[in-house]
Amino acid sequence: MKLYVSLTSPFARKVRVALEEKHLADRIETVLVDPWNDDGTLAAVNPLLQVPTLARDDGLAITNSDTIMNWLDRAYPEPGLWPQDPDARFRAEAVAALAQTVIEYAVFLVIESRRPESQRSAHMIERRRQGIVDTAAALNDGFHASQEQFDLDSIGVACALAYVDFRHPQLDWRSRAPKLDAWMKWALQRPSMKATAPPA
Ligand SMILES: N[C@@H](CCC(=O)N[C@@H](CS)C(=O)NCC(=O)O)C(=O)O
Repeated sequence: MKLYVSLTSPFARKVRVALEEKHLADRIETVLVDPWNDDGTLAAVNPLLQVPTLARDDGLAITNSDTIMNWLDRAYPEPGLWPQDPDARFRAEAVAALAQTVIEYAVFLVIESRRPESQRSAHMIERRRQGIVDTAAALNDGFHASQEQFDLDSIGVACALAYVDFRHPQLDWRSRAPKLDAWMKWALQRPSMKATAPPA
């Protein structure tokens, strides 16, 4: 089984953290690719040209970070990365969806900043920046961050906020999310987060 990643992709980082948490990192070959400058390696498994992509040994390529993590959690159930209780699980999935969209917003801001200034949308940039800060404030109350477990919702939130800090350090999500800020300090110390930090 091969996992196609780039070391700066926050979507790929979610999957890499999940693999570390499930003690599977050594059992899956990691293939480093650049989705923006592919030499054909990624195109051979994913016509969307996106990372992460997981290519199973039977030839099936799984795309999309959440789909990959859900498959991994089903294929390798121990330790499970979703709560057992159905309502708790749905709440965790709702948080994971918010975290995924925070990543999408932050990636949008990076892509937008690489376009010529005349082609950028100031309105959309402001809308996405505000969305990130407001979502962090909402998660400050709505996400019951545990320091005992690091489930898929926690992995999503940690990778999302770490990516915001990595690419948009000037974006102040902390002042309205002090509990989340304190939790992030703990989350970043987890071996799985340390092992997957983007290169400086
Ligand atoms: N929904 C996908 C998004 C994956 C994605 O956009 N990955 C970026 C890297 S951060 C990429 O490969 N971008 C290249 C492109 O979109 O052409 C997921 O959750 O895995």
